[in-house]
Order: sequence, then C-alpha cells, then structure tokens
Amino acid sequence: MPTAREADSQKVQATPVVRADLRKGRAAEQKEPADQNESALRSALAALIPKSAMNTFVESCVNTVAGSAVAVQRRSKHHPRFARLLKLLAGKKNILVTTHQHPDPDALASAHAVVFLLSSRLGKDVSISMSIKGQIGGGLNDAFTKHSNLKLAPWDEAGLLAGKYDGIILLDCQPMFAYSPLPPSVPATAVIDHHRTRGRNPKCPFCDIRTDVGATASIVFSYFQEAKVGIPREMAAALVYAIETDLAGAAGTPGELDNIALSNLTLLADTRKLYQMRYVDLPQEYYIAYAAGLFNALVYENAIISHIDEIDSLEKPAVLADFLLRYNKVQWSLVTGVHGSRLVISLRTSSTKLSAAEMIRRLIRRMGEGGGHRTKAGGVIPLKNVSPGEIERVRTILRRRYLRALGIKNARGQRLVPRGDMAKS
Ligand SMILES: [Mn+2]
Repeated sequence: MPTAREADSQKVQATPVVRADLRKGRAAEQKEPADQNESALRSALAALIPKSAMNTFVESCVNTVAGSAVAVQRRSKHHPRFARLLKLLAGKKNILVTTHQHPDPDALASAHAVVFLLSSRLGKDVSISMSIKGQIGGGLNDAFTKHSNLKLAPWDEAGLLAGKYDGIILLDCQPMFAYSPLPPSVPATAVIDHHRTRGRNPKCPFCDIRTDVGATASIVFSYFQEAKVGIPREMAAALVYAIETDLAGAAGTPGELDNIALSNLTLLADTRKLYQMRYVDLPQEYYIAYAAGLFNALVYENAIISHIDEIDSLEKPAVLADFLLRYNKVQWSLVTGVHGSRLVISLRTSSTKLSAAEMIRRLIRRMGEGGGHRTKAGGVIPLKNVSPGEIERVRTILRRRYLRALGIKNARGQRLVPRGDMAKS
C-alpha cells in the first residue's frame, strides 16, 4: 500500500512529462507517460525554465490535470476494466469494432480509439476492423468522419451472420437498441456505453455501461489511462470534440470522468484539427433545416416544440433541439423530423424533475422506440404513410402527451419567432 505521501509524489512525478510535451508542442506518440526518466527530465526542465509568474501558472494547471489523470489511473488499478477486456479478447483472430447506425462523433471517435488501443496491445496477427452499418449522414457527422481520418471496413452482414468475427465490440450502443447494427442472433463480446436502459444490462461477457458518464469517449479515455497507452494528437482532438458534442445541451452536467478526460485530452489535442472539427463547412440543407426549425417553433410555458420536414440525416433534429433548449425561457425542447417513412424525435431538457429518457418513453408509448439519458433522449416512430395528415396526426399525439407530462394546461403555443419578423426582409 503506498502511503499518502507516496501517492502525492506520484502525482507530482507525472507533471514534468506532460510539461515537457507541452514545450515540445507534441504530447502524442508517447507510449509510457509517467515513470521513466522523470528525475532527469525534471532537472533538465528546471534548468530550462526560468521561474516566472507565467510558469508557475502553467505548472499549477498541469499539476491539477496530471493529478486527476493519476487519480483515474489509480482507481483503475482497483477496478481494471480494460485488462479484463484484453483477457477476454486473448486468442481472438478477427475482431469487429462497431457502433450504432447513424453514428455521431462520440460513437465514431470511441470506435476509432478502441481500434487503436487494441491494435497497440494485441498481436500483429489479429485483425481489428471498424465497420459501420448504413450510411454516415451528411453535415456534421460526415465532416467529422473526414477530419478524423477514420478507416472504415465495409459492413459485412453476411459474414457477421456466418460467424466471421470471433470478437465483437459494440460502443455507444446496446444490443437491444433500435439502432444497434447487430442482428439479434449475433451477440456482442463487449458492450461499452453510457445510455440508460430500463431493464437489466445486456447479457454479454464484458459489459461496461456507465450512465453517469456524459460520453462513451470518456470511458474509452479511461482505458487509455489504465493501459498507459499514449493518445495521438489527432485522436485526442477527435475525442475532445466527441465529448463536447455529446455533452451539448446537457451543459453544466459533465460527470467527473468527463471533466478529467476533457482537461487531459485538451492538453494533448491537435488544436488545429479540433478547430476544423468545430467549424466545419455546412451544406445548404443545414440552413433550410434551421430556418424551418425556428419558423415552426412554438413555446408553451417552459417547453418548446418544433418540426422539420424531410431530413437527410438524423443529426438535424438533435442539433436543433440543443439550440432551442438554449432559449432562456425553456427547460424542455422537442424537435421532430421526417426521415424516410419514420418520424424522428429529439428531446432535450435542463430540468431535474424528470429525465429525458423517461419523458421520451411516455411520448412514444405504443407508437415507436426510443431511449436516452437524463438530459437527452431520442426516438423513432414508424409512419403508416408519409402523407401530411399522418405526420400531423402523430405530431398532435406527441404534443398532447408532452404538454400533459409537463402539466401545461394552456395548449396555445406562442411563436418563438413571430411570423411578421420572419417575413420581413
Ligand atoms: Mn454517446
């Protein structure tokens, strides 16, 4: 058992390594962060850095961050999760790493990072591939895919059914979810996720589901800490962006692990890449969806609801719901969009009285499927046909249930953007 003092010195020792990387401008590609050559580094650095107020400031920042990283590492010593996963994958020859259909940055970055991490630990003769079922939608997710240099193998449904893979890792999703890529007859070896489910955890040999964590990417970060594997700068940028976007709309509620992951990854991240991911070029459809979302938005006391038609990617209702939740008078935001022959629903809340996951269940009861977290949830309702009448019928049911669940009696909504203002130009 290390004494408190030893534990403290561990904390300090991690610092010069990070600082050295910062000075070199590249914290990546480093396989053994702490431990090695530390005293040498520390004295070299002491000689290099003249004591100034700025250095003291940087040092204290780095100390704080390194301390929290060490805490994650220490905790994982008592609950080794990644070690358990590695053990389970020993001897496997063909491993599939996958995530939900219509993946978002958290899903994509997490899967990408797990491929990297496993490749660094499993032998060369093991094939580890990342594959996504279906298309990656246009807009933000598509742009993210390009910026993060993902290598995707084509989805092989027939191979999957024929038992081509002897190990399957499912991230940011669970086998019984509507958007799971796995056929019911194909079990996952490992499930790593942060979504809430009503029932029990899925049955699988390795199950790491932490609903108090804001992003699957944060859980994956903790594996890197446990395995002491360095994170390349581009990957760190992708992971920061992934955590940020999953936390959007739930602002102010990152969990402890998210905070630690964000502060550490920010030090490592290629900031140019991160900036590119944050400010991607957007296609015209984005502006059309935003315009419709704003134009159709109705406010009922502390709840807002809006609709967009014909979406080409599932992220649009989600992005709009996040944006509408920021209206300073509301605590609930609901946006629907028509995707093929389904109505897609995104729900956001800043209220602590009722979780978004519970609300979505009430909204789509006996009509569709959905789920989510405390502050964010989503669902899909199959439409009998895509006629305006059918779409309106389902939307009316949703609105009634929404208002009833929130105890809102006044069924007359106020426009967020009055019509006159919208028409002026
Ligand atoms: Mn996620």
